[in-house]
Formats: sequence, C-alpha cells, structure tokens
Amino acid sequence: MSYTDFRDWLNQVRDMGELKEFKGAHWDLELGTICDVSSKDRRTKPAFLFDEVAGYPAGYRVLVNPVNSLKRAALTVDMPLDITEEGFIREWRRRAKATHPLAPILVASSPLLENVHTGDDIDVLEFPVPRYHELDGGRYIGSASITITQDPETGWVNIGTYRVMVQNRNTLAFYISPGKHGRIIREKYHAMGKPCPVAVAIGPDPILYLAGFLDLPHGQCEYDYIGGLAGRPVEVLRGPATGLPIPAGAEVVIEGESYPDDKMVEGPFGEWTGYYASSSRLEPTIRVKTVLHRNNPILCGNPPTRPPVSGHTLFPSLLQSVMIWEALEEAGVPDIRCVRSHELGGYSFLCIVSIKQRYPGHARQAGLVASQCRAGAYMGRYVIVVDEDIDPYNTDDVLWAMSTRSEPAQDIQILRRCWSGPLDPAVPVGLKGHNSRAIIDACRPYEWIDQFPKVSDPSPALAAKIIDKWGPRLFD
Ligand SMILES: Cc1cc2nc3c(=O)[nH]c(=O)nc-3n(C[C@H](O)[C@H](O)[C@H](O)COP(=O)(O)O)c2cc1C
Ligand SMILES: [Mn+2]
Repeated sequence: MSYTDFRDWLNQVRDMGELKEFKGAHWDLELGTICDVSSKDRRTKPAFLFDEVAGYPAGYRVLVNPVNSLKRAALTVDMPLDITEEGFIREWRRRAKATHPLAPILVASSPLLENVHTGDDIDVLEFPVPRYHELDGGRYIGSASITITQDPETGWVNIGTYRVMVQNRNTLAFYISPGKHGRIIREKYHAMGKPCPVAVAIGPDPILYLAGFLDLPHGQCEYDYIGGLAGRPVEVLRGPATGLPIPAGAEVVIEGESYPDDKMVEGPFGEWTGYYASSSRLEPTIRVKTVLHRNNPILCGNPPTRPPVSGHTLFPSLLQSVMIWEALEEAGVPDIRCVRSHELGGYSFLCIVSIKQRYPGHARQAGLVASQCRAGAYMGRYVIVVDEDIDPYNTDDVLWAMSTRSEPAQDIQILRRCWSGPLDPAVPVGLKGHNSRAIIDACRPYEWIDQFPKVSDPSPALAAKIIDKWGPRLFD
C-alpha cells in the first residue's frame, strides 16, 4: 500500500490538492452545507476537513466525503491515480480473481486505546457530530462508519455501513435495511431474546471504509476479502466490551448492545438516493458500553446527497459494477464486455451491461441476471443491455443505443414484486418493500442483426488515416 495508515492517507489527499480545510464551522447544518455547496457542479469532488468546530476543542476534527473521487479511490486501493472508472473495475476484478481471502490478525496495541471511556464517562457528543441537512432528524455519528456484528450461530463476522443517529450521550439508533446481513444477524439475536453485540468503527483504514458497502455473498467476511485484496491482513483488536474484532487503525470505535424491543425514533436522514424516503420510524438502539478513541480524533462522515453532488455514490457504484459482473459470469452468461452500475442511479437503480450477442435470448438473460443477482437485486429499477460497440461509461452512447435500437413494445420487460425497501422514493408509504423492474433490451435485434442499419461513423481505419494526415488541428 502506498500509505501506512488513515492519517498518512489523509496527508496524501492534502498533497493531491483534494482536501478543503475549514476552521470554526458549526456542526449544526453549517458544516454539511459547506460540503454540498462547495461540491455541486464540480467534476472532482473534494474531501473536507473541519477543525475548531463551534463548541468543540481544537483537534476534534470531522472529515467529510473521504473517498468520493476516483483519484482518492485509486489512492485508497493502490491503483494508478490517473485510472479511469472502467480501468478501476477491470483491475479490481483482476485482483479479486488473483487473490484469496486473508483473515484479520489480532494485535494488542493501538492508538485507539489512548482513550477508553466506560460507564458514566461515556459521552458520544464529546465528538462534534454533525447534523448535515435541514430535514435531518438528528446528529449522525455513523455514515462513513463500519458496523461489525457476528452471527450467533456460525461465528461469521460481518461488516456493513449503516447510518447511526445519536439519541443521547450513551444511546444510538441504527437503521439497517431488510435483507442486509447486519439486519439478519441482529434479528437472529433478538429472536433468541438476546442482545446483539455491535461495534461501530469510525475513521478506519480507508480501505475498510470501502468494505462497509461491499455486497459480498452471505457468510463471507468483508475483513477477509479486503485483507486478501490488499495483500495484508487487517489488524484488529478484541473489543473490550463485546469481544468483536474492531479495526486497530480506527479513529473512534463505539461498542454496545442492541436489545430486543428496545427502539427509538430514527430519521429522517437525507438518503443515498437524494431523497428522504424513509422519514422517521422506531429503529433498534445501541446501548453504548465503551467508547475508544485516538487523541485528537478525526470523526468521519459521508452524508448522502442528491447524486452526483458529493460523489458519495461513485465508489459504491464501482464496487457494485464489479459484483454484478462477477455474478453474471458465475451464472454462465458469456461474452460480457462491461458492466456499469451507474452513479446517478444511487448505485442500485440503473445498471448497464454490454455484451457481444451470441444467441437469441442472450441479451434478455444478461438483463434478468443483472437485475436479480445478489448485488443487483436490492432496490434496482432499470437494467439496460447494450451491444459491444456501446461503452457503458459513456452515457451519451447508452442513451443513443436505447433510443435507436430498442422497440418498447417488445424490448422492455417488466418484473414485479422484486426486493426493494423503505428507502425507495418511487414507492408510496404503506406499499414499500417491493418494487418493479424494467429490463431494457437496447441491443440490435438478434434475428436481423446483420440487416440492422449500419452506423454512420467513419471506420477506425479511415479515422486513423485522417488523424494521421491532419494531426492535432483536428482536436484544437
Ligand atoms: C454512504 C452509504 C450509506 C449507507 N447507509 C446504509 C444504511 O443506513 N442502512 C443500510 O441498510 N444500508 C446502507 N448502505 C448500504 C450498505 O452499506 C451496503 O448494502 C452493505 O453492503 C450492506 O452490508 P451487509 O449486507 O453485509 O449488511 C449505505 C451505503 C453507503 C455507501
Ligand atoms: Mn456482508
């Protein structure tokens, strides 16, 4: 890795010119609004570091939108900083195939142990926890955090990013969507009448922050996957209250228990879709048992915004593209040229798959699998399948193909009662849970593909000849 820990990584982000630093902003709306206003309409989305937050001591900092640009994503996973989105997913796929999961290693010391609060000494508002957006129902300490739980039956350790709202100095509420691993695990404890041990790590090694929204299959540990991919095991401490493996490199870790039937009002929270779709509801709490933090801790946040304002869906959409591509391959769909889970669709609603058509029904098969595999099934909406000459990373290309190669009456297939959830903005309250899907077959129709009108572009050979003759003037 090209960085040693979170703080070294942050220094490199500063050196890259992608960190905007502010002193004296207020945690209540000011900090969040600075990030949104300053990110809007910018191609490269910055990270923001706030110090001397109103009412808080200097040194208690907040880092917002850590990995929301392609360059910072590349730095985080040790890829060339000028890589393209497509290059990124191809390289990630290559590494995932070339590596094996690597279990974390237990360490005994960590800067996290510099401050350990228990009992009456606990106050999660010792950190300048922001309220990001005007309609947010409270202060959110978890949004770029990872939440660690362990299956009570199998011992499987799972990591997910779930929003975490402060209720009072030693109580949090956390929202996990139905079907997510963290929720299934929590429900197992509650069905046994037991509290679920939980650890929330904030400001972990940036690569672990990515582990939080990896949609791995059931039973796979995100620590192991990331360790394998990075080529070094994740270092973990045994959480003093829960025994859970907590990342030793984190800035802050909050441990606690979530009891059956112990719920408090959570939300509203501006969501990754760009809306407030789930409003406020009663959600399970975390009764805090320990707070561990480094000296001068850096709290970390990734408040969702309307895509693509802050870039918060960029990285998840890259990972989602990789996972859907893997699933297509595993399902035996041949000749996949590229997959893109589009950033503008949050990272779930819009997926584009390009294929080299080999047989009748191939395009429909690719669309149906992409829409229903593990990574693509949750809260999808549109899958567009295009031919191999269309680049999914060129949205103009995709819309052109859709407009010119598909016939709605035969090329749009609707699926009903698929896996959605409370955060789906297009489904009314009371009906949330299911949604429908459209598979749009924007490929040239297979049965008359050879007769399909030819594209009027110059051939690559002719274009090369002209470029050779006329040179840079063409691109002035
Ligand atoms: C910034 C961000 C915030 C997220 N917030 C939530 C959330 O509040 N609740 C949730 O269930 N999923 C949330 N997700 C999605 C999950 O983190 C993601 O689906 C993850 O893979 C779930 O892991 P799991 O299946 O192991 O539980 C969020 C993702 C991102 C990128
Ligand atoms: Mn998981």
